[in-house]
Amino acid sequence: MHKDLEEDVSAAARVLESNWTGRYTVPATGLYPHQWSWDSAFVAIGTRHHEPARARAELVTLLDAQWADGRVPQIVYDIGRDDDYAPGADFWQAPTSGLVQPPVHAWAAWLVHCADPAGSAHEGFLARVYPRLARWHEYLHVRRAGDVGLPIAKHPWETGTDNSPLWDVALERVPPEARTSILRPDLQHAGSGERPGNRDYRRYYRLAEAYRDAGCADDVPIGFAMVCPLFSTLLAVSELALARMAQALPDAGCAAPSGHRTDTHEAAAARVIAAMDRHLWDETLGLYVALDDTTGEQVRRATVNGLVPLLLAKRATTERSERMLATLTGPGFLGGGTFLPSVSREDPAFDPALYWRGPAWFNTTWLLLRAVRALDRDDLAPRLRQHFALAAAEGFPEYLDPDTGTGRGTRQFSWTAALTLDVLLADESGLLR
Ligand code: 2M8
Repeated sequence: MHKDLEEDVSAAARVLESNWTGRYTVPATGLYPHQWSWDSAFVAIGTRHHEPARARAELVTLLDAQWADGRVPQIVYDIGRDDDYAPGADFWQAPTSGLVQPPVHAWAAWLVHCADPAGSAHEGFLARVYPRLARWHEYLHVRRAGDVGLPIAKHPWETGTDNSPLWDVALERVPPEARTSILRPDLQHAGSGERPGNRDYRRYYRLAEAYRDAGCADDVPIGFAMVCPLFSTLLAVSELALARMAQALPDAGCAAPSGHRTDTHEAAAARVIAAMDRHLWDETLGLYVALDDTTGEQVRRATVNGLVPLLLAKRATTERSERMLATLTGPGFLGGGTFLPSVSREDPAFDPALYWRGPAWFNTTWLLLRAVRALDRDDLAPRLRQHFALAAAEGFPEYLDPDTGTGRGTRQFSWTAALTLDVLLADESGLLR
């Protein structure tokens, strides 16, 4: 291994080591001192290379917090640190948040299994996680099904892209008034120009209160119900991963539970893809957009969320993939600057510093890198890889300024370190090809 590469690998591994609590990895010790759902999945994708047993433990710990209805919670709290992050366990009156996050877990679990099949078999990893992941997806397909059959997010936090302009119109309808007094411990760890504003927070709390007060029941409308192309894509990819798992289970020494078979998962993925193609495609913007389930209207804004479906390009029409690739390389995204912004540079909301309204994130860049690799677009992969080349020098920041590459948000951020490790060391699973 080249010396610089070796140093970056060790530095990334050290971040993950210091954020590891013994059972899971916190996203960042100051800003996010608990276990986060999709963060843990990305972390496991990175740690599978050098600590596969830890990668398995990361996912098992998260799934141990699964609710009886199948949901995998957004946050599993370390109760001892309840004052360090808000809203905490005290707000939810539960050891976990009642919300969820994008379903990248089954994909992560499959990659983790493939990295160390012998260790995985020895621990009975697939047999442990597969039924829980299948129930998690069932929760999304059934209890979260919106009008067009795609899963709905009931809170911006559930999308993982909290203040994306995709949620602006729906959030406008939510009164910016909450009963809970709003603490902002996050502002001790990141600049206020890089985090959502207080007005956003009052709306976030208002929605979270409404959901909590309804007993986290999904059939009670609380005024926010959004279909996100990133969330839906990850569900489809994760269904494909479950299909692989169902196939591998007999070899791993256990039978798939009845009703869960390879073809069931393949069919579920196909349904999600068909519904996305039908309801979320925007021909003018050349990417997928969000859908407001309350009004039935599309939210026609160009964001990286709408390019993530390129992961499924092998299953979409060639015409559409070509169109998405043109958008990816066009002036709004890679054609307009060095790094891949979270929001099109041509969108009026674009802000290179503000969280999910412009900065270049490591997880979305990783998703697009996977997509272009699966499409054998070797010309595009280096453009996306250069994002990761900056990670170590910038102190593994939460995100980058998409023009200058300056690190922003918190530092020593776990998924940045994990996905950098993956890019530096990755093999390809072939799942998407
Ligand atoms: C951010 O979201 C949390 C709420 O979940 C926050 O702002 O406090 C998002 O970037 C989200 O995608 C991420 O999972 C979380 C922890 O890294 O931070």
